[in-house]
Amino acid sequence: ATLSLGIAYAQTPDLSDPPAIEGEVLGDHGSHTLRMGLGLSDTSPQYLSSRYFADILEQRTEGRITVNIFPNSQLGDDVQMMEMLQTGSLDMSYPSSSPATTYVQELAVFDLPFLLPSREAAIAVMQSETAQRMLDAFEGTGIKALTFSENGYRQLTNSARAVESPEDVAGLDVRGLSVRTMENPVHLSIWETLGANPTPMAFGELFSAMEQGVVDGQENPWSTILTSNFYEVQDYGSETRHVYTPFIMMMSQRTWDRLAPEYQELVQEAARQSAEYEIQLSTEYDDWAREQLEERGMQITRLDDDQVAAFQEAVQPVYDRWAPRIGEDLIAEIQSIVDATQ
Ligand code: 2Q2
Repeated sequence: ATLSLGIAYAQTPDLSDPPAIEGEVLGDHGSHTLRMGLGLSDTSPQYLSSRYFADILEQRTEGRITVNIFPNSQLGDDVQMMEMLQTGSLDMSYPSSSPATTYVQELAVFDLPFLLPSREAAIAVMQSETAQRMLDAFEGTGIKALTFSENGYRQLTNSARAVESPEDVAGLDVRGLSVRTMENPVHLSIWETLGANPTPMAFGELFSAMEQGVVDGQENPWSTILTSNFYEVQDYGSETRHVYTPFIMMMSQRTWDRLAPEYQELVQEAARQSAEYEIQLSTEYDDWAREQLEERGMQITRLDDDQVAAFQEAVQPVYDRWAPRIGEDLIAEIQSIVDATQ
């Protein structure tokens, strides 16, 4: 015993990098439950489409692979959950592309303001070879990126004043709005350029930060603003549609590598189908959520073409600063896909 223990101690594997469980193939025998962490609530398109993903997968594997979904950022925020995918302590998550630019820089193209002029253009880009290259670029990070879907067009809300122009953001005789942003340098740049005081913050901390007045405002699609009850702490909304953000459905590479090839195909197909469903749901939710917010007392300012143009002009310096770093060629590729849909 001593000898074997001695040998064992001599050869103790580096447990900071737990070895993939050789030979154990998920779904081959008995069932396996995958754990999936989400940031949004269980009424959001993000959750409902993840439920749909789980149902398809359970059916297609005859119950051998099930998915336990944990919404409301209860397992952590986007950044933390992506780290958990890398270590294998979480099987799946569904963050926005914005906090994932630390793994794949090119994703920052989606954070360029007013890049995607319509949902049709956004969908064409997300389904393009260019976008697939960005998913493939996660190779080696410990994260398997399965598919894009729609977080959606981001709208500004705040608790201080109605906003219909960049000047309203900056505040002429009052201080600029303090706006929470995702943890992403291009978003910081957008709101700095507009004269706001941006604060990067995890999504899960946002509601209480607004409730306590730590920040005046935030920006997210209407459905997120509704399903996360932001209308309780935000009086004003502005239909800026300043950025279209994708979601990325992700799986831990460790989990993916333990799937039998036929199960990998089923996961990929279920991800694709649930992304289609999510985009359809998110599209239907968008206008409906804005109406629900107005019914709940939020004063929403719709911007006319000239007012939108004023915001586009005000954030042009963001392109000048970030285009060289994101890649002019990549932006041109995206632009040509957009032009083909107009
Ligand atoms: O502003 C945000 O952080 C959101 O758009 C989130 O990215 C989105 O709610 C989810 O990724 C949270 O997990």
